[in-house]
Amino acid sequence: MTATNETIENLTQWEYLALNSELNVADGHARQALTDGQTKIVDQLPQLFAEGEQRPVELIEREAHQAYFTLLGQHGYPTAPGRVLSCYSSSVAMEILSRALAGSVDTVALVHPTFDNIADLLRGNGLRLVPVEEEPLHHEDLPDSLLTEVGCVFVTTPNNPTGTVLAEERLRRIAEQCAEHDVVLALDTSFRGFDPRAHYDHYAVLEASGCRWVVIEDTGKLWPTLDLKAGLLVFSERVGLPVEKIYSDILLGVSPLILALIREFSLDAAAGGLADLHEFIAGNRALVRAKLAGLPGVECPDPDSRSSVERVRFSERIGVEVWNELQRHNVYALPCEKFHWDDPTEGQHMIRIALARSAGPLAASVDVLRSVLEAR
Ligand code: EGV
Repeated sequence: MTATNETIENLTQWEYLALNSELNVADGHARQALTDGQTKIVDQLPQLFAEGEQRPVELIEREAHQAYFTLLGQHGYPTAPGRVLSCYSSSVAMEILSRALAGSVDTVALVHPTFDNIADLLRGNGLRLVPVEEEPLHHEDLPDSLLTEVGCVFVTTPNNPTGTVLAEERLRRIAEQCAEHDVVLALDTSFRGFDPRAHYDHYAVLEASGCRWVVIEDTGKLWPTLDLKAGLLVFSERVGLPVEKIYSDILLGVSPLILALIREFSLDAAAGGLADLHEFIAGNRALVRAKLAGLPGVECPDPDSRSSVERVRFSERIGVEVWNELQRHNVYALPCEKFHWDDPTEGQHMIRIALARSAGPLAASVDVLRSVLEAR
């Protein structure tokens, strides 16, 4: 296929082009093979379906939430009814939050770079965005001038694509600053499952600060469940935003079959599957780095990342041009411009490689990347 990449408007449209290729290293969804423990769960799908028919959805949902939050160290999550809203995906949760903010907020401070649909959903609801670079965000107080200008601070942690994790002391300080200025603090923690540094109890920190807060969680990045997943929209008691009303405008709820599946995958992960997954991703990251080692002008700019994606930067090549060469060999990666939603040129010399893939196709894809980079 001659890819018509001149008309591409966002990262997800790049990801569509990859969906039917065996060498799809574009999207951040989990596409590796099921483990033995996960295969056993899939073999029980008829029983999980029957459970979904027979037991009250509220019970299954509570079990799914408890299993997922506990797995990831989030013991302080709110357990009162209605405080965790299950959504079809984290992007649906993001749209609900954006619409809820739009009623009372004009301007949002958003981490830069980050996955572009966060910026697009906020802007699509009429919100103005101010970029916050990772460097100051992780090391300094937010400027008072920023906090008087915005109604919400939005941080993706671990960030996509950089893998940068907001440390506990930084979350505490940012939450305090948001409390002082009555600014909503919103987090997208979709990739937290991969990084134990993001497993401290965020809810305990947020609650202690007294700020108004919202967290978007995502079960969709960890396990190869064919996009059977949920986004979780969690919010503080007096958040002052109509999230429940807007949620009810958009959906009734997530299928109990999916909630039961999330519960089972979470329990399997807690029983050792998560450690195995971390080892698997670390192995794939090492594989990518080893295969690209020694190429002049080529580096992996996120040495500390434990996320399921890895950026590759070229001093002499443009990401879209490398994408084109790869695509001729049926390999599909993700050019990074659009992560830099405020200044795309910053992402020009990078592509992102997905690591939640079986090692065979990943290795084949990176072999092609190496040959493409050597050919000049
Ligand atoms: C990533 C796909 C959406 C998104 C992929 C992603 N796009 N939801 N519009 O789920 O990093 O590839 O987050």
